[in-house]
Amino acid sequence: MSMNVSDQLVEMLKQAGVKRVYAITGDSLNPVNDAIRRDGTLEWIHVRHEESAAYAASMDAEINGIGCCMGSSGPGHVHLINGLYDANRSGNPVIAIASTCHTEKFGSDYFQETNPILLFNDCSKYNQIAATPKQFATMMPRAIQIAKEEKGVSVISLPGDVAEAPAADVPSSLKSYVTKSVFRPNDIEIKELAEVINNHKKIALYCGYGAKDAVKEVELLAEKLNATIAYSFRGKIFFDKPESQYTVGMNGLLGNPSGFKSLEKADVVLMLGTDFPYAEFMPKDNIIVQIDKRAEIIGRRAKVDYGYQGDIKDTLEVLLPFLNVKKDKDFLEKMHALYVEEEKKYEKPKEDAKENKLNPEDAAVLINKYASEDAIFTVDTGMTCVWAARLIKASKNRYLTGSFNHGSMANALPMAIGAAASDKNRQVIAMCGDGGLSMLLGDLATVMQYQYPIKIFVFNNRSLGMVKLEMEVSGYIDWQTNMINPPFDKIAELMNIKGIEVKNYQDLEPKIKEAMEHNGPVLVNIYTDSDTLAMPPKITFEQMRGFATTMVKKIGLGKFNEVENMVKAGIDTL
Ligand SMILES: Cc1ncc(C[n+]2csc(CCOP(=O)(O)OP(=O)(O)O)c2C)c(N)n1
Ligand SMILES: [Mg+2]
Repeated sequence: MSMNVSDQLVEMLKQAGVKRVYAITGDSLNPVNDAIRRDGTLEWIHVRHEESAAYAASMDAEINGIGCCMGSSGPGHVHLINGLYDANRSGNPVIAIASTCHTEKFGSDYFQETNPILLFNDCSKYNQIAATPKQFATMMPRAIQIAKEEKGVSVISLPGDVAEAPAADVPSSLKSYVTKSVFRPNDIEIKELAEVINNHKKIALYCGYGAKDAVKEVELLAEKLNATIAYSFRGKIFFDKPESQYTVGMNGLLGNPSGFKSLEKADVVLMLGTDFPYAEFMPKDNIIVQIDKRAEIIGRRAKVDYGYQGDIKDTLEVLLPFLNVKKDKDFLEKMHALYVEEEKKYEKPKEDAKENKLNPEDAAVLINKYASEDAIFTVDTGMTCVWAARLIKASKNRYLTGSFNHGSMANALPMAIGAAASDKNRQVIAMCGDGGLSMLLGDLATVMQYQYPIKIFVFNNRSLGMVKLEMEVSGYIDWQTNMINPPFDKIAELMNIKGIEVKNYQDLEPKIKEAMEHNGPVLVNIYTDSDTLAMPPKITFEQMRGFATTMVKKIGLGKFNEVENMVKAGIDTL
């Protein structure tokens, strides 16, 4: 049988390193389904919502370098969109195949017709419709190359008739070339940078995801300069090593004061591979140096004085010999002591927590304690992010991810599916919000179907907790943030996933331990207190005023119990 376009697609995906596709089949996607079935080497992971397919593919890409998801005509591929935004903004190479109606129906307002170019333009680096087999043969290798090299999403829309048409010859190379060149600033720039560092006393390093392959070099730099190491959320899992004397914590809304202060009090801040978006958490008055592979992002988040384009590892390797050893440890020791002090505060268990009102931080501390050294954590957008940011530590080779750039809910479960599908040897832990889990609850069925041994922890505060807090610090009454939830653990049990319910403090540790030791999928439904506050490292007067206004409004509405509970739950954190 001669090859059709779908067979050719399968060949190209395999050649690009794709091992599995996350998809829901249907209509114009069926020829691709058939080609994958006949070929037999790509795994088809049948998720229950295409948004999950995109998140899972994104996670697969994060682990393996490339991921693939597919959606059928119209609504099928429309569902991919949120996960694709997430992948594109996280720099994850994802190939998305959006099948569409037949070419002769284009522009006729046909059943399930969309305009994929308009639809996917804002969440992709490459976005084309292959309207003929010849076009497909030219577009597909380019889509792969761009996804890999520019690090993002490539969408190929594939009409059903093209998918089953005989394939055309590929005029270009089938191999995608990904550069591994040495990439650093030139010699004059390196000398200039060394001079800036040598001429100043207190140096603070601020590391992001872009520094993840340069952990050793960053540590050598800190050692030579007695510099502090602070990090962004995406950088934390590589640098948050409690045993290191250089670690000072995370900066930003979810960070701790020592992370923020180390940047503020330094003479020179070195931003290494970070595009941390909150300018209000960046210092204003000291010298800021930024090094990043992407020249176009340099200076966009802070008042940068010196900007250099380069890979962090390559750059630091060349820079290090030009730097003088700094002897003074005063700044480092002060900042590190502050970090240690702050860390201790988070770890004070609330043993007297009332039934159904467990302290989420206690749960996170125990998850961190019983997780394996190389666990992959996925965290939902919401308060679980805060607990993970503060309490999940690097250990030996852990990995932690979430929807850190796009900030979309419901990401943790499908990302965990992608992690479990692509790495069978590491423990996968999903830290879910109750709002997040219910949003893509159907994909528990994917966990059931494939029996992925994911450890799912639900921080069930019966509330859109982060939004509740957001409203309170802005002076609003937290209206429409409560939820009446189904018993998630019982749902899990019905789905052949071990279900565990935790309502009391004394059960917390044994149940979390039991879940971690369970050899298979497990969901732990932890009833947490929605009033636990998470104070950012820097509180503005407006936030305090907003919070006070809400409390006064609540008292005015007779909500005395709520105010009392909030004050009690938050008193330690404040
Ligand atoms: C898809 C989506 N919808 C809405 C929001 C706004 N939002 C951010 S956090 C959040 C609450 C999340 O609730 P939950 O998952 O229960 O987590 P919690 O904060 O309670 O821990 C909402 C509604 C969002 N980020 N993404
Ligand atoms: Mg919640």
